[in-house]
Amino acid sequence: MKMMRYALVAAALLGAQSLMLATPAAAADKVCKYEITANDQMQYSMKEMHVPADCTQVQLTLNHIGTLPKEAMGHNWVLVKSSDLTAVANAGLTAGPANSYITPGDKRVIAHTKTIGGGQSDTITFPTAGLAGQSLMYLCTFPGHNALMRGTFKVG
Ligand SMILES: [Cu+2]
Repeated sequence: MKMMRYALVAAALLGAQSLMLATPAAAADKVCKYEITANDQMQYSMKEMHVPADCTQVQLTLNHIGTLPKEAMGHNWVLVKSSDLTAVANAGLTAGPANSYITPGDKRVIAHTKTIGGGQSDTITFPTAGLAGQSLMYLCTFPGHNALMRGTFKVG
């Protein structure tokens, strides 16, 4: 009953588009939280991440535990299909520092943090819908980093 009222209110407030968000499935959201660090040695703290199938949302925090500034040792966390990794890294180079090395609107990018410098962090949340069973990887698109800064990402 409570759920129904919520759905109605949400629909009324946000219009037809929110109907999709207010389905009963949304109420069963399970947010799984992860923290990954990156340092001045161009390393992530994890080489692989495995998200259980019942996690509907991933909340990921990237912590840059180094001291170097973003311009010299910037890091981000970018989720892509494994087959898109090189192309997204190359597109990031072209996008340059003004775009944090991520091409605006790049459809191959499934999720990404900001590019941050030492002492900074960024948290993102994204849905896992459609990701189960896919061959995915995360990388840092700062120039020259992805050779070392990459890992496998698995849902389910
Ligand atoms: Cu990096």
